[in-house]
Amino acid sequence: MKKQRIKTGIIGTGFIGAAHIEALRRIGICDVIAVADINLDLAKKIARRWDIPLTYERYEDLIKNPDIDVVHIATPNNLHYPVAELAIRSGKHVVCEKPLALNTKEAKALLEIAGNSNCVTAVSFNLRYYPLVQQARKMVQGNSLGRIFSYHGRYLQDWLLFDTDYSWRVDSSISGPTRAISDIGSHWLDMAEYILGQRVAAVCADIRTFHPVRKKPKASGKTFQKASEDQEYENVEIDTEDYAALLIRFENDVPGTLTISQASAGRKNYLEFEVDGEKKALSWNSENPNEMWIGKRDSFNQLLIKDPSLVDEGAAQFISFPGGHTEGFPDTQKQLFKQVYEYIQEENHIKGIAAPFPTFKDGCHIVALSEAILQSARSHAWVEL
Ligand code: NAI
Ligand code: SOE
Repeated sequence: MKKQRIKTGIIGTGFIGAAHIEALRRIGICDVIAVADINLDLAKKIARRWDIPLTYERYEDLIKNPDIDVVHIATPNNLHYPVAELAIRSGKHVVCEKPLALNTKEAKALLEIAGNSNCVTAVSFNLRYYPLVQQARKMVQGNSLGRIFSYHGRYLQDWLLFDTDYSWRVDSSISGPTRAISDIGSHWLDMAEYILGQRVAAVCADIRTFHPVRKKPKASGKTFQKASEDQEYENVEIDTEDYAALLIRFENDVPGTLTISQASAGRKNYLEFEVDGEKKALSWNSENPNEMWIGKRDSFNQLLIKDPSLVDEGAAQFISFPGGHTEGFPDTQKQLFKQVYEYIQEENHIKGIAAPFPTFKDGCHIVALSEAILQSARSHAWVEL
């Protein structure tokens, strides 16, 4: 019997909302039938471009549409909780952008509401879906590195380097009490736990706000926007961090370190990790995602190029093209959504099969971890999870 196509509505049609539409078009088992954005002109523009029949200004109206099976939340962070709550209470499956919520109280409430429903929930920790990240996980968990001595890395960006750089992400009432930690540290921490198969057990953090006052452009301020000389600005106080340095202890006592910064000149979107094992080491970064470095002590180092014929079968599932055909950031969304939609289509939630993708449980855990990091920085002490 031919399976029903799944019908989707996207809330928030900015940077990542548009990327969701593009990724969903490429998985082929669903139709995006509606978009909603408080900026109705933008929603209409996106709907025209992608030939999407329904456009709403109010997200409540999109959620009310009985034809929609799955709701994607791609709004600023402060709306994740109210939108997800309404969507689940209305019986929709939900794919929510990270961070899941502004704080643990909200995140736990969502987890409970979802737990009492038949709805599938996913959080967009899409960076796990780079094929060589999947390969690193297979190698680490398959014991190819032997005992793991340490896990370390960085997530660096430069789009907040100047005090004239501004977006809603620097306003804690919209973005939440942590910024660099929740915005980009969340991806690194989720990936580290995914690769190691262990949660973070304790953290000790040092954080800094390099620009305690930023110049907010009187016109719009967009993430990744070029700084401009002829803008008019107002001074605003900033209470979230540009930088965080963490000491980490993972569950089975593996030590880790992480530097997070949104003010590192020249680093556009640089997520890097290195795992040191007793037999070998692995290193990978998101600006060069189709190569993984394998370090050895008593032989030549190796460079593994993303190629379905060279990686573990489990990692090959997340590759759509042969070796030499580069895949990147947009493909991570596609691979994540493919897993979520196939799971919904197969009704695996009704069969009680565990979700293979990041769920609200993972989203809630990372929100709690971000809060623990802030608590550690404020108390100048280790905080146990
Ligand atoms: P953005 O500012 O480009 O887009 C947000 C959109 O939401 C805007 O078009 C805005 O008008 C709309 N919006 C605001 N209030 C609304 C409301 N009440 N109802 C409907 N729409 C409303 O922001 P961006 O960069 O797309 O980020 C959105 C979310 O996605 C954030 O939570 C961010 O953390 C996450 N994100 C995740 C990425 C990933 O790799 N997983 C990448 C970029 C963003
Ligand atoms: C901005 O810092 C941002 O777009 C994050 O919100 C994303 O999650 C990350 O993928 C890239 O940078």
